[in-house]
Amino acid sequence: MPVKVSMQLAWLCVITLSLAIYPVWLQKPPKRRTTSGNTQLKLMGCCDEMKDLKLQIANLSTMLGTLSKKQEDDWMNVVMQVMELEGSTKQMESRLTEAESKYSEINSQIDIMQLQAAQTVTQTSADAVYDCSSLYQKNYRISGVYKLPPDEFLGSPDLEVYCDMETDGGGWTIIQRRKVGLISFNRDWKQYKEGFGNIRGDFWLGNENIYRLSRRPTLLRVELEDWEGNIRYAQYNQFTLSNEFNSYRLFLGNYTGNTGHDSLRYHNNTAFSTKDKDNDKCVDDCAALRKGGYWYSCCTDSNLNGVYYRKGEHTKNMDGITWYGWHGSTYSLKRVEMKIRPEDFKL
Ligand SMILES: *[C@@H]1O[C@H](CO)[C@@H](O)[C@H](O)[C@H]1NC(C)=O
Ligand SMILES: *[C@@H]1O[C@H](CO)[C@@H](O)[C@H](O)[C@H]1NC(C)=O
Ligand SMILES: *[C@@H]1O[C@H](CO)[C@@H](O)[C@H](O)[C@H]1NC(C)=O
Ligand SMILES: [Ca+2]
Repeated sequence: MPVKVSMQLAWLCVITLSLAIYPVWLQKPPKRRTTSGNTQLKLMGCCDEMKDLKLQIANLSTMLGTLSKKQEDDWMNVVMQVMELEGSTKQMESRLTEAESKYSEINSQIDIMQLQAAQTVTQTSADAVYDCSSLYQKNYRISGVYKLPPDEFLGSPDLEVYCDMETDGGGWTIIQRRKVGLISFNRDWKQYKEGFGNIRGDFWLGNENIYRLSRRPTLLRVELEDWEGNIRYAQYNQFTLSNEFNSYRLFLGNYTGNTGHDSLRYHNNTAFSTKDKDNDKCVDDCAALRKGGYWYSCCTDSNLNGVYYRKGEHTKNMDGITWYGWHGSTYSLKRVEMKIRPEDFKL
Protein backbone atom coordinates (compact mmCIF):
# COMPACT_ATOMS: atom_id res chain seq x y z
CA MET A 1 0.00 0.00 0.00
CA PRO A 2 1.27 3.54 -0.85
CA VAL A 3 0.68 4.72 2.74
CA LYS A 4 3.06 2.07 4.04
CA VAL A 5 5.72 3.19 1.56
CA SER A 6 5.44 6.77 2.80
CA MET A 7 5.76 5.58 6.40
CA GLN A 8 8.83 3.60 5.48
CA LEU A 9 10.28 6.61 3.71
CA ALA A 10 9.61 8.72 6.79
CA TRP A 11 11.28 6.22 9.08
CA LEU A 12 14.23 5.97 6.69
CA CYS A 13 14.63 9.72 6.92
CA VAL A 14 14.50 9.69 10.71
CA ILE A 15 17.09 6.90 10.93
CA THR A 16 19.40 8.54 8.38
CA LEU A 17 19.03 11.79 10.25
CA SER A 18 19.78 10.23 13.66
CA LEU A 19 22.85 8.50 12.24
CA ALA A 20 24.00 11.74 10.70
CA ILE A 21 23.45 13.66 13.93
CA TYR A 22 24.88 10.98 16.23
CA PRO A 23 28.56 12.03 15.88
CA VAL A 24 27.60 15.58 16.76
CA TRP A 25 25.99 14.32 19.96
CA LEU A 26 29.19 12.45 20.77
CA GLN A 27 31.23 15.60 20.39
CA LYS A 28 28.89 17.47 22.67
CA PRO A 29 28.02 15.65 25.89
CA PRO A 30 24.66 16.47 27.54
CA LYS A 31 26.59 18.19 30.35
CA ARG A 32 27.72 20.98 28.00
CA ARG A 33 24.34 21.28 26.31
CA THR A 34 22.64 22.14 29.56
CA THR A 35 25.30 24.68 30.50
CA SER A 36 25.33 26.62 27.28
CA GLY A 37 22.45 26.76 24.72
CA ASN A 38 24.33 29.53 22.93
CA THR A 39 27.24 27.28 22.13
CA GLN A 40 24.90 24.65 20.82
CA LEU A 41 23.12 27.10 18.50
CA LYS A 42 26.44 28.42 17.31
CA LEU A 43 27.69 24.90 16.59
CA MET A 44 24.56 23.99 14.72
CA GLY A 45 24.61 27.24 12.77
CA CYS A 46 28.13 26.72 11.59
CA CYS A 47 27.68 23.07 10.68
CA ASP A 48 27.29 22.87 6.90
CA GLU A 49 26.37 19.24 7.16
CA MET A 50 23.47 20.16 9.42
CA LYS A 51 22.26 22.84 7.01
CA ASP A 52 22.29 20.39 4.17
CA LEU A 53 20.43 17.85 6.23
CA LYS A 54 17.82 20.38 7.28
CA LEU A 55 17.29 21.36 3.65
CA GLN A 56 17.05 17.78 2.65
CA ILE A 57 14.55 17.08 5.41
CA ALA A 58 12.51 20.06 4.31
CA ASN A 59 12.69 18.84 0.75
CA LEU A 60 11.77 15.30 1.77
CA SER A 61 8.80 16.42 3.80
CA THR A 62 7.50 18.59 0.97
CA MET A 63 8.04 15.67 -1.37
CA LEU A 64 6.17 13.45 1.07
CA GLY A 65 3.40 16.04 1.27
CA THR A 66 3.00 16.22 -2.48
CA LEU A 67 3.23 12.44 -2.70
CA SER A 68 0.45 11.82 -0.20
CA LYS A 69 -1.63 14.59 -1.79
CA LYS A 70 -1.17 12.89 -5.14
CA GLN A 71 -2.10 9.54 -3.63
CA GLU A 72 -5.26 11.03 -2.19
CA ASP A 73 -6.17 12.44 -5.58
CA ASP A 74 -5.42 9.12 -7.25
CA TRP A 75 -7.52 7.31 -4.66
CA MET A 76 -10.43 9.70 -5.17
CA ASN A 77 -10.12 9.16 -8.93
CA VAL A 78 -10.29 5.40 -8.42
CA VAL A 79 -13.32 5.78 -6.13
CA MET A 80 -15.02 7.98 -8.71
CA GLN A 81 -14.25 5.49 -11.47
CA VAL A 82 -15.64 2.62 -9.39
CA MET A 83 -18.79 4.63 -8.70
CA GLU A 84 -19.18 5.43 -12.41
CA LEU A 85 -18.65 1.77 -13.26
CA GLU A 86 -21.32 0.75 -10.76
CA GLY A 87 -23.72 3.28 -12.32
CA SER A 88 -23.13 2.07 -15.86
CA THR A 89 -23.32 -1.55 -14.70
CA LYS A 90 -26.83 -0.85 -13.42
CA GLN A 91 -27.68 0.79 -16.75
CA MET A 92 -26.25 -2.18 -18.62
CA GLU A 93 -28.27 -4.55 -16.48
CA SER A 94 -31.55 -2.78 -17.21
CA ARG A 95 -30.61 -2.68 -20.90
CA LEU A 96 -29.89 -6.39 -20.81
CA THR A 97 -33.24 -7.10 -19.17
CA GLU A 98 -34.93 -5.03 -21.86
CA ALA A 99 -33.03 -6.83 -24.62
CA GLU A 100 -33.83 -10.17 -23.05
CA SER A 101 -37.57 -9.56 -23.02
CA LYS A 102 -37.34 -8.36 -26.62
CA TYR A 103 -35.39 -11.51 -27.49
CA SER A 104 -37.97 -13.82 -25.93
CA GLU A 105 -40.70 -11.90 -27.76
CA ILE A 106 -38.82 -12.42 -31.03
CA ASN A 107 -38.33 -16.09 -30.18
CA SER A 108 -42.04 -16.66 -29.75
CA GLN A 109 -42.54 -14.83 -33.05
CA ILE A 110 -40.07 -17.18 -34.71
CA ASP A 111 -42.06 -20.14 -33.35
CA ILE A 112 -45.19 -18.71 -34.95
CA MET A 113 -43.35 -18.18 -38.24
CA GLN A 114 -42.11 -21.76 -38.24
CA LEU A 115 -45.60 -23.01 -37.52
CA GLN A 116 -46.91 -20.88 -40.35
CA ALA A 117 -44.20 -22.15 -42.69
CA ALA A 118 -45.20 -25.72 -41.83
CA GLN A 119 -48.82 -24.82 -42.56
CA THR A 120 -47.84 -23.32 -45.91
CA VAL A 121 -46.25 -26.58 -47.00
CA THR A 122 -49.42 -28.54 -46.25
CA GLN A 123 -51.64 -25.93 -47.91
CA THR A 124 -52.68 -26.77 -51.48
CA SER A 125 -55.61 -24.45 -52.11
CA ALA A 126 -55.62 -22.72 -55.48
CA ASP A 127 -57.42 -19.60 -54.14
CA ALA A 128 -55.43 -16.41 -54.41
CA VAL A 129 -54.05 -14.77 -51.28
CA TYR A 130 -54.69 -11.03 -51.25
CA ASP A 131 -54.29 -10.15 -47.61
CA CYS A 132 -54.65 -11.42 -44.04
CA SER A 133 -58.38 -12.01 -44.52
CA SER A 134 -57.70 -14.54 -47.29
CA LEU A 135 -55.11 -16.18 -45.07
CA TYR A 136 -57.71 -16.35 -42.31
CA GLN A 137 -60.17 -18.01 -44.70
CA LYS A 138 -57.44 -20.56 -45.46
CA ASN A 139 -57.41 -21.40 -41.76
CA TYR A 140 -54.37 -19.41 -40.68
CA ARG A 141 -55.57 -18.39 -37.26
CA ILE A 142 -52.40 -17.29 -35.48
CA SER A 143 -51.56 -13.60 -35.32
CA GLY A 144 -48.09 -12.89 -36.63
CA VAL A 145 -45.92 -12.26 -39.67
CA TYR A 146 -46.94 -13.68 -43.04
CA LYS A 147 -45.73 -13.18 -46.58
CA LEU A 148 -48.26 -12.18 -49.22
CA PRO A 149 -47.49 -13.34 -52.77
CA PRO A 150 -46.65 -10.81 -55.53
CA ASP A 151 -49.56 -8.92 -57.11
CA GLU A 152 -49.29 -9.75 -60.79
CA PHE A 153 -52.01 -7.28 -61.77
CA LEU A 154 -50.15 -4.32 -60.25
CA GLY A 155 -46.73 -5.83 -60.81
CA SER A 156 -45.81 -5.43 -57.15
CA PRO A 157 -43.46 -7.86 -55.38
CA ASP A 158 -44.32 -10.09 -52.43
CA LEU A 159 -45.06 -8.30 -49.17
CA GLU A 160 -44.39 -9.10 -45.54
CA VAL A 161 -47.41 -8.29 -43.39
CA TYR A 162 -48.50 -8.69 -39.79
CA CYS A 163 -51.92 -10.32 -39.45
CA ASP A 164 -54.20 -9.75 -36.48
CA MET A 165 -56.22 -12.96 -36.40
CA GLU A 166 -57.90 -12.27 -33.06
CA THR A 167 -59.45 -8.79 -32.84
CA ASP A 168 -63.19 -8.78 -33.64
CA GLY A 169 -63.01 -12.00 -35.64
CA GLY A 170 -59.50 -11.58 -37.07
CA GLY A 171 -58.44 -11.29 -40.71
CA TRP A 172 -56.92 -7.83 -40.23
CA THR A 173 -53.86 -6.64 -42.13
CA ILE A 174 -52.02 -4.14 -39.94
CA ILE A 175 -50.98 -1.04 -41.88
CA GLN A 176 -49.49 0.98 -39.01
CA ARG A 177 -48.22 0.37 -35.49
CA ARG A 178 -46.77 2.58 -32.75
CA LYS A 179 -45.74 0.89 -29.54
CA VAL A 180 -41.94 0.80 -29.20
CA GLY A 181 -41.13 4.41 -30.01
CA LEU A 182 -37.53 4.04 -31.16
CA ILE A 183 -37.79 4.85 -34.86
CA SER A 184 -38.80 8.22 -36.26
CA PHE A 185 -41.98 8.68 -38.30
CA ASN A 186 -40.77 12.04 -39.58
CA ARG A 187 -39.95 10.56 -43.01
CA ASP A 188 -40.12 11.71 -46.61
CA TRP A 189 -42.62 10.94 -49.35
CA LYS A 190 -40.65 8.04 -50.81
CA GLN A 191 -40.36 6.30 -47.44
CA TYR A 192 -44.07 6.73 -46.71
CA LYS A 193 -44.79 5.43 -50.19
CA GLU A 194 -42.71 2.27 -49.79
CA GLY A 195 -43.12 1.73 -46.08
CA PHE A 196 -40.61 1.65 -43.23
CA GLY A 197 -39.95 0.22 -39.79
CA ASN A 198 -40.10 -3.24 -38.30
CA ILE A 199 -43.14 -5.39 -39.05
CA ARG A 200 -43.04 -6.74 -35.47
CA GLY A 201 -42.55 -3.32 -33.93
CA ASP A 202 -43.33 0.17 -35.20
CA PHE A 203 -43.96 0.51 -38.92
CA TRP A 204 -45.85 2.11 -41.78
CA LEU A 205 -46.80 -0.53 -44.37
CA GLY A 206 -46.41 1.97 -47.22
CA ASN A 207 -49.00 4.05 -49.07
CA GLU A 208 -48.54 2.03 -52.25
CA ASN A 209 -49.21 -1.22 -50.34
CA ILE A 210 -52.18 0.25 -48.46
CA TYR A 211 -53.58 1.51 -51.76
CA ARG A 212 -53.14 -1.96 -53.24
CA LEU A 213 -54.81 -3.65 -50.24
CA SER A 214 -57.85 -1.35 -50.12
CA ARG A 215 -59.08 -1.60 -53.70
CA ARG A 216 -62.02 -3.70 -52.54
CA PRO A 217 -64.56 -2.11 -50.15
CA THR A 218 -62.54 -2.06 -46.95
CA LEU A 219 -62.96 -1.52 -43.22
CA LEU A 220 -60.39 0.54 -41.33
CA ARG A 221 -60.00 -0.08 -37.62
CA VAL A 222 -57.91 2.25 -35.45
CA GLU A 223 -57.00 1.02 -31.98
CA LEU A 224 -55.66 3.41 -29.36
CA GLU A 225 -54.17 2.88 -25.92
CA ASP A 226 -53.36 5.59 -23.40
CA TRP A 227 -50.68 5.58 -20.66
CA GLU A 228 -53.20 4.36 -18.07
CA GLY A 229 -53.86 1.21 -20.14
CA ASN A 230 -57.30 2.24 -21.42
CA ILE A 231 -58.09 1.00 -24.91
CA ARG A 232 -60.45 2.58 -27.49
CA TYR A 233 -61.20 1.94 -31.15
CA ALA A 234 -62.57 3.76 -34.16
CA GLN A 235 -63.85 1.84 -37.16
CA TYR A 236 -64.84 3.04 -40.65
CA ASN A 237 -66.38 1.44 -43.69
CA GLN A 238 -65.45 2.37 -47.25
CA PHE A 239 -61.85 3.12 -46.39
CA THR A 240 -59.97 3.98 -49.56
CA LEU A 241 -56.64 5.46 -50.49
CA SER A 242 -56.34 7.00 -53.94
CA ASN A 243 -53.22 6.31 -56.01
CA GLU A 244 -49.95 8.25 -55.88
CA PHE A 245 -51.03 10.50 -58.77
CA ASN A 246 -53.84 11.66 -56.46
CA SER A 247 -51.50 11.95 -53.49
CA TYR A 248 -52.89 8.91 -51.65
CA ARG A 249 -56.00 10.89 -50.72
CA LEU A 250 -57.99 9.39 -47.82
CA PHE A 251 -61.67 8.49 -48.03
CA LEU A 252 -63.74 7.25 -45.11
CA GLY A 253 -67.31 6.07 -44.69
CA ASN A 254 -69.25 5.95 -41.46
CA TYR A 255 -67.65 5.82 -38.04
CA THR A 256 -68.37 3.42 -35.22
CA GLY A 257 -66.36 3.25 -32.03
CA ASN A 258 -65.79 4.61 -28.54
CA THR A 259 -63.08 7.24 -29.00
CA GLY A 260 -65.03 10.25 -27.81
CA HIS A 261 -65.55 12.12 -31.05
CA ASP A 262 -64.35 10.81 -34.39
CA SER A 263 -60.97 12.47 -34.96
CA LEU A 264 -60.23 11.00 -38.38
CA ARG A 265 -63.30 12.35 -40.18
CA TYR A 266 -61.64 15.79 -40.22
CA HIS A 267 -58.96 14.22 -42.43
CA ASN A 268 -61.47 12.70 -44.86
CA ASN A 269 -61.01 13.66 -48.51
CA THR A 270 -57.53 14.98 -47.80
CA ALA A 271 -54.25 14.27 -49.60
CA PHE A 272 -51.22 12.77 -47.86
CA SER A 273 -48.40 15.15 -46.89
CA THR A 274 -44.83 14.54 -45.80
CA LYS A 275 -42.01 16.87 -44.77
CA ASP A 276 -40.92 17.10 -48.42
CA LYS A 277 -44.43 17.27 -49.94
CA ASP A 278 -46.90 19.82 -48.57
CA ASN A 279 -50.34 18.75 -49.85
CA ASP A 280 -52.27 20.07 -46.85
CA LYS A 281 -55.10 22.63 -46.78
CA CYS A 282 -53.14 25.15 -44.79
CA VAL A 283 -50.80 28.11 -45.20
CA ASP A 284 -48.61 26.35 -42.64
CA ASP A 285 -46.53 23.30 -43.42
CA CYS A 286 -48.42 20.79 -41.28
CA ALA A 287 -46.05 17.86 -41.83
CA ALA A 288 -43.20 20.01 -40.52
CA LEU A 289 -45.29 21.28 -37.56
CA ARG A 290 -46.62 17.83 -36.59
CA LYS A 291 -43.41 15.96 -37.55
CA GLY A 292 -44.97 13.09 -39.45
CA GLY A 293 -46.59 11.95 -42.68
CA TYR A 294 -50.41 12.07 -42.61
CA TRP A 295 -53.54 13.32 -44.33
CA TYR A 296 -52.94 16.81 -42.92
CA SER A 297 -55.77 19.29 -43.35
CA CYS A 298 -55.13 22.46 -41.30
CA CYS A 299 -53.62 20.75 -39.52
CA THR A 300 -54.89 17.92 -37.30
CA ASP A 301 -57.70 16.39 -35.32
CA SER A 302 -55.49 13.33 -34.93
CA ASN A 303 -51.78 12.76 -35.65
CA LEU A 304 -51.22 9.02 -35.53
CA ASN A 305 -47.81 9.26 -37.25
CA GLY A 306 -46.52 11.94 -34.88
CA VAL A 307 -43.61 11.88 -32.45
CA TYR A 308 -43.54 9.04 -29.91
CA TYR A 309 -43.36 10.59 -26.43
CA ARG A 310 -42.91 8.40 -23.37
CA LYS A 311 -44.83 8.58 -20.11
CA GLY A 312 -43.88 11.80 -18.37
CA GLU A 313 -43.10 13.52 -21.68
CA HIS A 314 -46.40 12.61 -23.30
CA THR A 315 -48.51 15.67 -22.41
CA LYS A 316 -46.21 18.49 -23.42
CA ASN A 317 -46.36 18.85 -27.20
CA MET A 318 -48.69 19.26 -30.16
CA ASP A 319 -46.62 17.00 -32.44
CA GLY A 320 -47.22 13.76 -30.51
CA ILE A 321 -49.42 10.79 -31.41
CA THR A 322 -52.74 12.50 -30.76
CA TRP A 323 -56.47 11.81 -31.04
CA TYR A 324 -58.15 15.09 -30.05
CA GLY A 325 -61.52 13.41 -29.46
CA TRP A 326 -60.18 11.28 -26.64
CA HIS A 327 -57.28 12.98 -24.84
CA GLY A 328 -57.00 16.31 -26.63
CA SER A 329 -54.30 17.95 -28.69
CA THR A 330 -51.29 17.49 -26.40
CA TYR A 331 -51.65 13.92 -25.12
CA SER A 332 -49.39 11.49 -26.98
CA LEU A 333 -50.74 7.95 -26.90
CA LYS A 334 -48.84 4.87 -25.77
CA ARG A 335 -49.93 2.47 -28.51
CA VAL A 336 -51.68 2.74 -31.86
CA GLU A 337 -52.58 0.16 -34.47
CA MET A 338 -54.32 0.78 -37.82
CA LYS A 339 -55.63 -2.31 -39.56
CA ILE A 340 -57.79 -3.10 -42.59
CA ARG A 341 -60.10 -5.92 -43.67
CA PRO A 342 -62.48 -6.34 -46.64
CA GLU A 343 -66.04 -5.37 -45.82
CA ASP A 344 -67.33 -8.71 -47.11
CA PHE A 345 -65.12 -10.66 -44.69
CA LYS A 346 -67.18 -13.50 -43.26
CA LEU A 347 -66.67 -14.12 -39.58
C1 LIG B 1 14.67 18.90 -3.58
O1 LIG B 1 14.91 17.78 -4.42
C2 LIG B 1 14.71 18.03 -5.80
C3 LIG B 1 14.88 16.75 -6.52
O2 LIG B 1 16.00 16.05 -6.12
C4 LIG B 1 15.68 19.08 -6.26
O3 LIG B 1 15.47 19.40 -7.63
C5 LIG B 1 15.49 20.33 -5.43
O4 LIG B 1 16.44 21.30 -5.75
C6 LIG B 1 15.63 20.01 -3.95
N1 LIG B 1 15.32 21.18 -3.16
C7 LIG B 1 15.97 21.45 -2.06
C8 LIG B 1 15.47 22.63 -1.33
O5 LIG B 1 16.87 20.75 -1.71
C1 LIG C 1 -73.59 6.06 -43.35
O1 LIG C 1 -74.74 6.08 -42.54
C2 LIG C 1 -75.87 6.64 -43.18
C3 LIG C 1 -77.00 6.72 -42.18
O2 LIG C 1 -77.17 5.49 -41.54
C4 LIG C 1 -76.25 5.81 -44.40
O3 LIG C 1 -77.33 6.38 -45.07
C5 LIG C 1 -75.03 5.76 -45.34
O4 LIG C 1 -75.30 4.93 -46.43
C6 LIG C 1 -73.82 5.26 -44.61
N1 LIG C 1 -72.66 5.38 -45.46
C7 LIG C 1 -71.81 4.37 -45.65
C8 LIG C 1 -70.68 4.68 -46.55
O5 LIG C 1 -71.96 3.27 -45.16
C1 LIG D 1 -65.65 11.72 -46.95
O1 LIG D 1 -65.51 12.47 -48.10
C2 LIG D 1 -66.25 11.95 -49.20
C3 LIG D 1 -65.94 12.80 -50.40
O2 LIG D 1 -66.19 14.15 -50.15
C4 LIG D 1 -67.74 11.94 -48.88
O3 LIG D 1 -68.46 11.40 -49.96
C5 LIG D 1 -67.95 11.13 -47.61
O4 LIG D 1 -69.28 11.17 -47.22
C6 LIG D 1 -67.08 11.65 -46.51
N1 LIG D 1 -67.16 10.81 -45.35
C7 LIG D 1 -67.54 11.24 -44.15
C8 LIG D 1 -67.56 10.24 -43.05
O5 LIG D 1 -67.83 12.40 -43.95
CA1 LIG E 1 -49.37 23.96 -46.42
